[in-house]
Amino acid sequence: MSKLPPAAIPEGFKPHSSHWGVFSAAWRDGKLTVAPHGGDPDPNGIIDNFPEAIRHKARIAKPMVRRGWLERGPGPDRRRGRDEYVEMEWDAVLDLLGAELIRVRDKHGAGAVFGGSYGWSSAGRFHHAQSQVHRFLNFAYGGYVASVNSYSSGAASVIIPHTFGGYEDMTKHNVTWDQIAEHTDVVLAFGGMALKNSMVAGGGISQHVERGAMQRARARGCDFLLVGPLRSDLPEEAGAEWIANIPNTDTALMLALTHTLVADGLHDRAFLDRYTVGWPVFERYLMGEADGQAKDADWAAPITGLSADAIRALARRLAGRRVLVTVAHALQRAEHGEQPVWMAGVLAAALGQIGLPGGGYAYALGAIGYYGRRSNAVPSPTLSQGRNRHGNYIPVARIADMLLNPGKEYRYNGQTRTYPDIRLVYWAGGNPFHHHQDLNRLRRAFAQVDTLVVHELAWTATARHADVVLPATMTLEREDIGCSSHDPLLVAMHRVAEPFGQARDDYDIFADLSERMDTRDAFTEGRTTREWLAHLYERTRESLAAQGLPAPSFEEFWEAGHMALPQNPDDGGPWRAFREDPVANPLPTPSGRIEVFSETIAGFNEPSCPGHPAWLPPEDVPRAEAPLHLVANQPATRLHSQLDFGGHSIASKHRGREVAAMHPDDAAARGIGDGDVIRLFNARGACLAAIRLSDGVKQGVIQLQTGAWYDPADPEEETPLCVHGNPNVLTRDVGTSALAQGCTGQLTTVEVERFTGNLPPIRAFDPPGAAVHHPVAAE
Ligand SMILES: Nc1nc2c(c(=O)[nH]1)N[C@H]1C(S)=C(S)[C@@H](COP(=O)(O)OP(=O)(O)OC[C@H]3O[C@@H](n4cnc5c(=O)[nH]c(N)nc54)[C@H](O)[C@@H]3O)O[C@H]1N2
Ligand SMILES: Nc1nc2c(c(=O)[nH]1)N[C@H]1C(S)=C(S)[C@@H](COP(=O)(O)OP(=O)(O)OC[C@H]3O[C@@H](n4cnc5c(=O)[nH]c(N)nc54)[C@H](O)[C@@H]3O)O[C@H]1N2
Ligand SMILES: [Mo]
Repeated sequence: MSKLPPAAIPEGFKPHSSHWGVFSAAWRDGKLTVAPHGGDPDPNGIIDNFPEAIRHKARIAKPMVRRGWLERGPGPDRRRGRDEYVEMEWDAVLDLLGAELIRVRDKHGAGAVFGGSYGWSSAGRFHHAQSQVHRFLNFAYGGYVASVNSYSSGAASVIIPHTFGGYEDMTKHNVTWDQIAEHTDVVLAFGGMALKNSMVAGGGISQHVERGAMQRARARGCDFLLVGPLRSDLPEEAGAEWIANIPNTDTALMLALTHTLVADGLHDRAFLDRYTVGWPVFERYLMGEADGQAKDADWAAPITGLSADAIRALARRLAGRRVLVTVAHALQRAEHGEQPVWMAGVLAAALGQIGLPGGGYAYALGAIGYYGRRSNAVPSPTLSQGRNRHGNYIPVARIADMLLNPGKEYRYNGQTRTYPDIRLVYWAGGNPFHHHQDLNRLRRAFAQVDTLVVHELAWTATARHADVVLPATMTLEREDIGCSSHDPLLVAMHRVAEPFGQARDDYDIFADLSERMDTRDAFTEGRTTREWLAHLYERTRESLAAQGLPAPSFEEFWEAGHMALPQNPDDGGPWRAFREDPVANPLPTPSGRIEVFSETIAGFNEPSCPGHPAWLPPEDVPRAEAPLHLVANQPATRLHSQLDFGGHSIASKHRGREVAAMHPDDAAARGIGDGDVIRLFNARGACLAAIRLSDGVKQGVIQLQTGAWYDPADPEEETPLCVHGNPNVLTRDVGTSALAQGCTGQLTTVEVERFTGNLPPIRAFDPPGAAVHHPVAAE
């Protein structure tokens, strides 16, 4: 085992990890103090949310039950989100919940329980809340209605297997940052690769390498081209040229670039012949033989807001060079999000660069810290979720649709499926009032169920809509193992603090609930938490031993705090192998090649996703009542909604409100000045935000990052004003297409005005119900 240099863990600090970085922590003068991992070349500030957050009033101190549910029993109730809470003791609340779980199981069965529980929760691999809740339901119910895919890549994860093969091969075993630094001539980044995004990686990350790699590539002469509405989507180090197209028009731009390549004879016909299927059909569409419209630069200019000359010049600049095309997740979190993901790969194929070092197509590179790195040569510790024998599922972002429309048919990936009738929803480790769209609709959806159970560490809006709220420990209050598949450090996450109030680990809560369901032994396998950690570690240790590498015992690892893991070589993965020999190393697509035309997709007969990539004009475009594009992207100062009440997140707000950004000319036209409070509104809802003016925002666009906690001015209203700045009151709850039904939360259209009323107070972080008592635990 390679011990870390002593500087990695300062004297007296305990090792820990989070999705936003490996760190260590200690109490100093009664205050939690955090230090980034000593080996991290570019640590980020999100760990600074912990010190203020750990004992914040927004934490949940005791089990709570909604008064209406307690008094009237389970059932649909529009008082959710409006009601008071009653404190209960642990034994009493678990008895009550156990009885309800048994009622639903006996009366309705596993098909009436939604246990998808989407969400990022915390980095530790044992206390991974989603695994815990799935495991609990699999034993206690024999299964549950699950969710598939993610809010991150809902469209990409469905289209890529049809067209390019393995999703993980494309994202995680492909071009690395080292290859870019060494080989790439042009990085054509649709949606950019903002460093704020690659700060984060599920399971933790010990080294933020992106900034350094961009610097190295730039110094060697690599050109970074940023296509998108925000200049800040690439850092200064990249020295990027900014191509500010109109949002959700990238497919048209990619088509026009490809058209110019073909028209000029600059496309790599030999590559297309050898490695793709269906190019001739697509070419007829591209050149206008199929529908009378050539997808040339003149056609794309008014759609994209770029000049035809600029598009042609860009295409000619790409030909013959080592080009890497990247597409941010954001592009596919929008109407017809499948198309840019598919078309970018077709453009890269036409350039003939796929499979070469630093070239080709790396979907989502830069969007999260685990892309563009070498993978670990040993498996990560992973908690088994057991087996879901029920088998029904929804595409994850169809949650409100499902709850509002039991029995309704919908299309997904070539199938006609039916929404189940859900009576009980169980959530641990996710925040639908962060992640879902059209929150007023989500409120109506949650009013439909008999019972909503939420485990949370803080009073999120999701917790405030729940019937049973169980306080969970924060990561710093328990032991765990931090690990991601593409980071070479295994972290012994030591406990740094006692649980807040009466908070308990999700595992212990589920163990005690399992007792009431007669499934305790199956759920716990008789292990304490520490025994589970040693058990999960064993798989990694065995693999080290089998490879003849030093394989320390769990106790040695725990004592050291960190352990370096071996990694696989940077060999270009399956794409390089495919390029070298497409017969011996076919892609896992139906044809074994890149599918420029997909017989499978064409066979689904979906007008919203035809058999080859195509320009499908979006419905939600700027018009009189909503003339601006809203870009609702990832927040720089936190992960999603997590610890929005932490110091680093709060410091980025203006007068307590989330900060939006727009172009000075758009603001001037509306009488809006820098620092004003504005109201953003459309047909679905409205929120307040503060405004920062910047010429780094494309005209016609307003940007408001996600993650400010939903804070209704008057929860009694049907569509209350969110006074804090949660953009999901504005976004649309529609799928990307009938193919993938992915989340479309990144983009919508709005109008904005200067807010001139009395400023409503922000109460997002105040616990609900005046009767609630909050003991503050002393350290
Ligand atoms: N408009 C719009 N919406 C979006 C997006 C967008 O681009 N635009 N992006 C989407 C994307 S990509 C994603 S991934 C989703 C993210 O959506 P989520 O993953 O749901 O967001 P988080 O805020 O990370 O929610 C995690 C919750 O788990 C809680 N938690 C943390 N640790 C624990 C624990 O140990 N136990 C328990 N019980 N709870 C814990 C946290 O307090 C937090 O409330 O949002 C999506 N929503
Ligand atoms: N700090 C921080 N980092 C994170 C997260 C976080 O919450 N906080 N979340 C993590 C998660 S779960 C995920 S999935 C990833 C998400 O990764 P992404 O979805 O890629 O991240 P976003 O910041 O939402 O979007 C990136 C940029 O895409 C641009 N964009 C939006 N629409 C368009 C378009 O139509 N065309 C073009 N060309 N550009 C467009 C926007 O300017 C936006 O800033 O981020 C991860 N990283
Ligand atoms: Mo995500």
